[in-house]
Amino acid sequence: MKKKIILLLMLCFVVNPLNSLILSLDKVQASSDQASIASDNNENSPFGVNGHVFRRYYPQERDTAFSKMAEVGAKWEREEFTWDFIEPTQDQYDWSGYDDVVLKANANHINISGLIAYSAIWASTGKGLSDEDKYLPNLDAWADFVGKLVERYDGDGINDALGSPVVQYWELWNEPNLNRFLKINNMVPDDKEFWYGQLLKRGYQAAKQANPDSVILSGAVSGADVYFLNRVIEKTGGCYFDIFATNILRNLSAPEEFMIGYDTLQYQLGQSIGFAKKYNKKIWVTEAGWPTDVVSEEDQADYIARLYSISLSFPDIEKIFVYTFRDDSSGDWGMVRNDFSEKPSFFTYKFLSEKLQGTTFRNQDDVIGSTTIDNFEGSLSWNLWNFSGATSSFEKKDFGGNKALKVNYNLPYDNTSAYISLNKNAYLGGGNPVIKFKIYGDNNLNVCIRIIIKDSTGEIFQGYAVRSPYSGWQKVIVNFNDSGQRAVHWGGNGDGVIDQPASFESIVIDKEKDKENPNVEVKGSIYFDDIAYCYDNNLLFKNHYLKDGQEIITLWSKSGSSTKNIFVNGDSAEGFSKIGASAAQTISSNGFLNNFNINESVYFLEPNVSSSSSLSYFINPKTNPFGYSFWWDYGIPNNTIYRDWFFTQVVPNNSYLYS
Ligand SMILES: [Ca+2]
Ligand SMILES: [Ca+2]
Ligand SMILES: [Ca+2]
Ligand SMILES: [Ca+2]
Repeated sequence: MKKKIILLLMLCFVVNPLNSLILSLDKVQASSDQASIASDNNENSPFGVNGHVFRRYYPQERDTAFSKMAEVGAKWEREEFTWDFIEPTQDQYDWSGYDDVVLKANANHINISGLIAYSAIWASTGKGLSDEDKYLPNLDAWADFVGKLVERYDGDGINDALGSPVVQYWELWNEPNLNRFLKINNMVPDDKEFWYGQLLKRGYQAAKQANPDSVILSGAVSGADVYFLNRVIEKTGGCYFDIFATNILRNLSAPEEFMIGYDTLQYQLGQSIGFAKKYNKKIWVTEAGWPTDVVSEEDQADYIARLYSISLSFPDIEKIFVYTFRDDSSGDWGMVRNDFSEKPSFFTYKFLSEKLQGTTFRNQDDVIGSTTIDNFEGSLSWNLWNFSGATSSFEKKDFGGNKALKVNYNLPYDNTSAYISLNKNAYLGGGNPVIKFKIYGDNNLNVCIRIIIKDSTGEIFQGYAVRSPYSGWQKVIVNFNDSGQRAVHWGGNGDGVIDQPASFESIVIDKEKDKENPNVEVKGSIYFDDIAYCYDNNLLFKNHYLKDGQEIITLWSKSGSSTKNIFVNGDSAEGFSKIGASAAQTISSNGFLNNFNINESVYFLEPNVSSSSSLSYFINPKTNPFGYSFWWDYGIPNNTIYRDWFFTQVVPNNSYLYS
């Protein structure tokens, strides 16, 4: 692939160096246009918080609540509109509290995502039972209420609240996949998914009738439970929402950590994208957070920084709402305490919202010094085994000038124990192994991928890699240092410890164990590439973003601190810790930031070039094989003078150098 790009560049220069300049400037222009839209328009911001101000704050605290949210850089607030509070008796409404909340949010330039929940008691089909508001409501009453609510806050001058404050985004119910939040009682059919589908459809139609510009979120499913919503869609015969909402709350574990039942953040986001792409929807993470009575306040701040850096590296994740803005009756999840005093996460969030709003994600490095197991550029040396009636085939396939492994899989519909194993024995040296690879899937919800390694005693460990791989390249890390990834093991000395040295054994393509729906045909194609290993102590996270022509790098480690030499595209950089301290960083002449301390707090770097000779070095593929493509693809950040100099003086005279 590199060779092709170089050749192409050479041709450009030979024909007309100015073409390249124009091309490059166009790209810079296009990306800064995109970025400026996002940074000027609050609506496009990914930064949200759960406030629920009407329910969880005293009326006299509302001004402080919204001004503190504005101060921290939140552009979105998720607000529960409690039906039973607004319409406690049929056709008798009290809008006053919510009118005030919406006006105050609007005045502070904070958009509201309105969560409509739960049933008014009088409309509940479980009236008189415990948790009566959590039962399915009478659907005519529900549609009537949704219509009136949306009409009141659509700003069209008809039946509006005083001052016509606006709420345009509406979420229909909260966590309907959990019985705790949506129950049915003596319904025919006795099928919650069918009934939630009806609730979603009736609410969607009522909202669109009241305000054709309203945007509807599916009721956030807990834990990226895409299977629940997929069944809802199948049973409703249509997709009655515009945005897929999911709640990804975590208690103990770091965002990158795998726990059975929790998964990693990447695992849940990847699965959400597979689902959302299948139905051509975008994704909002409507709850994500850590309570400070479980993790330390410092860890909460670090985890929130990593939450945003990871989430914004995925395509289609549009917004993330931290749960919650303030400590409240649900626990100490807040970024401010009950008295509005700030926790460290408040300053971290403020810094993140300033730095990352309006950025475009570019790419991700996740490791220093990995060893390739296979990049599929040479001869194919894997064995393909089919179990219990599975069939499959594989081939090396060109993918954008690069070769990848394409696997066609077919797991029979009536056999849940069928799976496919791609085997290649590879020695993993002597460290705590991390297996990494790239995958390009087909948005099939019923596929999951696992990685098998074996320790020196013959003990087998099965790590969870990805579910519902989506149609787009995704980088996957399986870190066997996580106890969750070592939880499934058998054979050998059976101690759950990876006795060294270990070996890579296989990639497994299996049916996702969707208990409600085991008899589905699972068939399609998946590509794999760049299968490699490294050791846990070399795992770091390095995401690259672009904002107004400036590269922004976020850097952190999952646990502990270590000193590394980091490659950076420049000869100097501004550095920022999570609370915004700034210090110039000295970078060696070949672009390495030497002996750099990386730890669990996200560090921000903004590289730059400080002289024309540096620029000449960094833009030359011969002198800068690691990073020259950045300059070609995105132009030269913040250095118009050097850029013009480069294209008018250097290229015409030295085009042979840039080939
Ligand atoms: Ca109206
Ligand atoms: Ca209207
Ligand atoms: Ca390859
Ligand atoms: Ca062992």
